[in-house]
Amino acid sequence: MLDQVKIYVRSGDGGAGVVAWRREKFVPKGGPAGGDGGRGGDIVLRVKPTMNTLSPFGQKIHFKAEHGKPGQSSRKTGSSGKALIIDVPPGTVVRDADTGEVLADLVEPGETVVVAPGGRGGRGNQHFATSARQAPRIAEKGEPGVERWLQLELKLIADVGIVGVPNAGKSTLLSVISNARPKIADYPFTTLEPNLGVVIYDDVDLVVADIPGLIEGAHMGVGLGHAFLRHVQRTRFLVHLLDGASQDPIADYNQINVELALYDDRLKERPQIVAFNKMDLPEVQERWKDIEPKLRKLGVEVMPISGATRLNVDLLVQKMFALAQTLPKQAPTIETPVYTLTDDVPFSVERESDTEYRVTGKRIERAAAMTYWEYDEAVYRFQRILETLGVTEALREAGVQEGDTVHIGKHELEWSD
Ligand SMILES: Nc1nc2c(ncn2[C@@H]2O[C@H](COP(=O)(O)OP(=O)(O)OP(=O)(O)O)[C@@H](O)[C@H]2O)c(=O)[nH]1
Ligand SMILES: [Mg+2]
Repeated sequence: MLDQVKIYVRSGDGGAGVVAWRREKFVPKGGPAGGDGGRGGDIVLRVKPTMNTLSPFGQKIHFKAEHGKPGQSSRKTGSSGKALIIDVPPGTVVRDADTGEVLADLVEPGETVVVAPGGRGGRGNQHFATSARQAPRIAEKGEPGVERWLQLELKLIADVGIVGVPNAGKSTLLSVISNARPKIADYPFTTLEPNLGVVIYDDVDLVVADIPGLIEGAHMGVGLGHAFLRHVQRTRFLVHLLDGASQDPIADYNQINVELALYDDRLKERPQIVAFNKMDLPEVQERWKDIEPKLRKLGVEVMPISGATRLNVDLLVQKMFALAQTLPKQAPTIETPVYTLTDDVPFSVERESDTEYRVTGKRIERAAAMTYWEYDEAVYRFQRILETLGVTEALREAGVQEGDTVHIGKHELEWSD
């Protein structure tokens, strides 16, 4: 099961604005009529409820949206690029792969998030006319799209998690209470990935996950448990299954709880139904007499069951549904910060050599990418942007001299006062 992938997305560039003139009979060169470029397509993630793994991303990890079309004459705006919609399963957490920042936590069917907005279209020369400049030979290129790497992680959205030490009988229990048919075997770590099953009772259903066996150190990544502990985070409550045949079920019980709390402190408060399993075995029945009072003394209410013979399993299921009724429908989720496109530091100036400087910064690099360098007026405009943003001053402070080279994005400018 692929439950974490990295994908590359790039929204479409805005289309270029154009320089064009109105053409009328007997008017050789009319007013400016260059249309604007169309918007670039957004990259959108959308929850598709029928999807339940990230495995489609095993084949395809690069996603590019369409560019906007250039503007046309007669003030016609270019057509917008189509948004690219990427379907993801419910329970997908989206992070910026570079910063680890959570961009979205997608749960509800149909829920969407724009992870990379398309670039805006450049303005055509019709927008640059002023009373002093009636024939502007200036337009903007489109704004470049946004490219980024995203980390997608799938958190199962189970209502209930069955936890316990390896071999406790978790998969067996899931198989007798639900439609799931997990692998069952007499060795620890048979279950390598969580199994999901649906348990239906009185027309209500609960999604139950069988979590791979947890052992000491699971929260630090020891054994298999760690990768799956995060699936436990969203559950509404836990069924904590004790292996009646284990050496020391009470030590197991404490150890699992410590691992849960070490992984996420809030798991301490997650309600638990504790069951003592394998009661069909005579030696386990013997031990139960000793264990039960000890657990009660610790304030733990525990029920004896046997997954194999279904002893008390119906009772356990009833208890699960009764508890589910008292708990909020949605599992406590991680906080979801609202997605914002960070416009970090406005820009920075770096001296690369005696005669070379580099200006970096999203806004300024965008402005450079949107400039038609072949039009003087566009270049003047870019210079004004440099002034306004304070780049000119910063370059002077850094020691820029006449004739030096200034790099901005992919562009090289020769400095002149
Ligand atoms: N006698 C008895 N054996 C059981 C019971 N439940 C499970 N077992 C046996 O215990 C062994 C482990 O069962 P699983 O259901 O695979 O246990 P698990 O907790 O899923 O184990 P992992 O996936 O390895 O963590 C198997 O041999 C089962 O047949 C039970 O109620 N009674
Ligand atoms: Mg198992």
